[in-house]
Amino acid sequence: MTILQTRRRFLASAASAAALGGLSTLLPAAVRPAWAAAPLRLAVERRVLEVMGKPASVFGIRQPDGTSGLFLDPGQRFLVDLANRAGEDAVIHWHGMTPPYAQDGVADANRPLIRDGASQGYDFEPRPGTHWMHSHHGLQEQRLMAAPLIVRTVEDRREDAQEVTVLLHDFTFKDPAEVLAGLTGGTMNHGGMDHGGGHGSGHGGHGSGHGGAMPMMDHSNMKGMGGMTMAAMDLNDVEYDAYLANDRTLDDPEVVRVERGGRVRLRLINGATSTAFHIDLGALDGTVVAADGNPVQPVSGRRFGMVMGQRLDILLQLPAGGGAFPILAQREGERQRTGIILATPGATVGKTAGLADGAAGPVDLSLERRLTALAPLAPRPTDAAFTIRLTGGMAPYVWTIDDRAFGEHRPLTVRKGQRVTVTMVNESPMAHPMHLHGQHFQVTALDGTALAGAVRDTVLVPMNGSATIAFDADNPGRWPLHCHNLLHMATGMMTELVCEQTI
Ligand SMILES: [Cu+2]
Repeated sequence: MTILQTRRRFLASAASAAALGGLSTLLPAAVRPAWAAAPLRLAVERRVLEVMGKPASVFGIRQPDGTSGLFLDPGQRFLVDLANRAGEDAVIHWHGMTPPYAQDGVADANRPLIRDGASQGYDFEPRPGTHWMHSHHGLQEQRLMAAPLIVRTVEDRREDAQEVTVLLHDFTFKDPAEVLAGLTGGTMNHGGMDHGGGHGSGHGGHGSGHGGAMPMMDHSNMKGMGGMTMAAMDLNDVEYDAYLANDRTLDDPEVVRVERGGRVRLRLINGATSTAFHIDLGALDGTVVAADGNPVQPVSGRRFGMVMGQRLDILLQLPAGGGAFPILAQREGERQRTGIILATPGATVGKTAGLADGAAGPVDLSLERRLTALAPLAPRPTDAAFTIRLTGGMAPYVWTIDDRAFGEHRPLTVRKGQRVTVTMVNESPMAHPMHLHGQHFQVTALDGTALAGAVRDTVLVPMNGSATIAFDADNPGRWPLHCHNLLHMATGMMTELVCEQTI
């Protein structure tokens, strides 16, 4: 889409956007009234990151002092000026926030991209918890256009635990467009993330028949698919060069100083584009206390799965004797892992291998089934119930919803105030982490079994599985509902929840 088209469409649809609410709060930085409080400053920038001794050109989202992302204190407003110095157009989605539609950080017919060199202002009430920010344009997220977005609460402050934030990522030295072209055979226009962008060719010929079985693939199709192996292909599409925790591999991990006998609150963010991780706390017992920023009944353990887009807050009690404690994240289906090291003063920090002894199994719903929201939805009858099927497959590499790629999708339309349920049935040959913008939801059934699950914004729908989510539609707008595997979203696995304001 050209800038001219974007502008024309923006102007033409300004009235409808205003009807959806919030457009008046989307102000270029320069037009904010002088009496307003000073905004926090963030910039999307290019930077050089050394990965395994080799330099790589990536993006970052940083404050003027170099801090990656934002850490807001209790009661602090999300008042931000975002400068785009990426060298290309961009847009940053505030993943986990529930702002007015205009400020969600997604480009569409009503909301333009931030042009290179321009700034954009944001002003809304943030949602407490562990969240993150990332590009919602093209494949920029694969090149680390992502950062933490932490909103602390008064209770966090009282709990006397050291906050340790870890952003996980998967990394390739390749151009992400090349990686995607290797998967699609080069037939994709990967502009599918933005409304009006291309959404690929070749969809439509694969309507049924996968039914949960692996699609047939011959070896000529396997070439150029990023080294993918037959054994791994139902779990992982892409062979990455490295897995990062706060930008670093286990060759040279971040070592966080902690106190003997101290308490730690891990804020873990799976910011990977195409990798589900098993969190491995090693010798430490952990307690999950929040999912996607929302408090849950405590769940204890040492291994927890988390899929792309999800966050987990885990409380740790360190032993009085101290020591060094690797906090690891192992890729599902593989031996590769990344992580950080918690170390008390004087502890010897040994080397942790980047490969685990054995391959991890798939991330499944075992943790999800144990999660219970501390603040569940109030009981009330459902006003609008939808069932959508997650469809598509590897050959051709097109991922869809109800056999439709984004652009040909059928939006789920609701009215403001309605109690809505969406059942997502996975008929495709891979798992999908499904993310809804604009509101958090409660997980109310998994594989058809009812539960009073976590309130969150991203839920795993495994192969052959289903998940039902429920929420009260209280935020007018056109909200993306999509797979958080970037390559699946880019090839079409996205629809919209349209929440209409009735006057
Ligand atoms: Cu997916």
